[in-house]
Amino acid sequence: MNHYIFSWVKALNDDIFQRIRESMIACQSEDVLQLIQKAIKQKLDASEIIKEGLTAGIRVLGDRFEKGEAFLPELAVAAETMKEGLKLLEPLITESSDQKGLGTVVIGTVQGDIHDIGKSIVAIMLIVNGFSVHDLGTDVSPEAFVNKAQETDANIIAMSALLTTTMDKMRETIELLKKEGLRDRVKVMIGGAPVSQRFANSIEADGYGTDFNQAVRIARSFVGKEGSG
Ligand code: B12
Repeated sequence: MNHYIFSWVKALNDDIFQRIRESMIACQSEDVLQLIQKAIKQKLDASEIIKEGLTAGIRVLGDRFEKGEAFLPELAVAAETMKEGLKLLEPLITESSDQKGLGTVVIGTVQGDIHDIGKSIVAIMLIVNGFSVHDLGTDVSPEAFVNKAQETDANIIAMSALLTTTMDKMRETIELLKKEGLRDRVKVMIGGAPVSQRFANSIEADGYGTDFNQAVRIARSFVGKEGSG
């Protein structure tokens, strides 16, 4: 009987996630936001809504864009919708946070790059998981990362890059950290579509993650909190 109820609830949830995904792909912003409100009323987990609904939808659009089947205006609408959706969900996520003071993170998208959706999700998830986060936004220079880390006595710098042309700013930031004598004090993690573990090794970053869950796991490991609990 329990199993039956569980499957039934899961099917209902999958249905709403699917509808969020489909509305996202169709760039139906109002529908997406209404469905999120509905999911919130049903007390669905906010990070699941982000992962299974919003992010999954924008990924499909991204794939279509790569194949020439979707265009920049559509991506721009989807990105705006994603941000509006995150605004609705953010208070829920931060409210449910019960851990505090794990460490201080300076986060941003590297210089020359204005993609901020992935970075913003990572920032929210780090806050939820007890980190104090300084989000510098997009187009962040190596100097800005390093100055902020110094000013806030941060333990971690988290950098996001979505363009192959901007990835190298990550290397420059790490070089500057070394030059300023801060490399031993500040761990660096990186992420974003063009980045890989290999690239992370080559620039001597301390961690690389493919999604927000990994970002949280890596940040926790940096401050000596291994595992999920
Ligand atoms: C949405 C989008 C846009 C939106 C961005 C809106 C915004 N506010 O962010 C708009 C329309 C503005 C845009 C503009 C451009 N874009 Co664009 N864009 C995308 C798209 C489709 C999706 C990116 C996204 O938001 N994904 C959803 C999020 C949730 O995923 P994510 O960013 O990967 O983040 C996750 C993980 O990577 C990880 N992560 C991210 N950061 C970090 C950091 C750390 C520390 C860790 C651990 C993990 C982590 O966790 C996140 C959450 O799970 C990608 C396609 C793709 N495959 O990525 C192209 C893409 C990135 N864009 C591309 C291009 C070329 C551009 C433009 C140059 C286009 C143009 N000709 O003008 C401009 C860029 C201008 C600039 N200077 O930055 C190319 C890049 C190609 C390349 N190899 O360099 C891509 C790959 C599309 C393509 N195949 O052509 N874009």
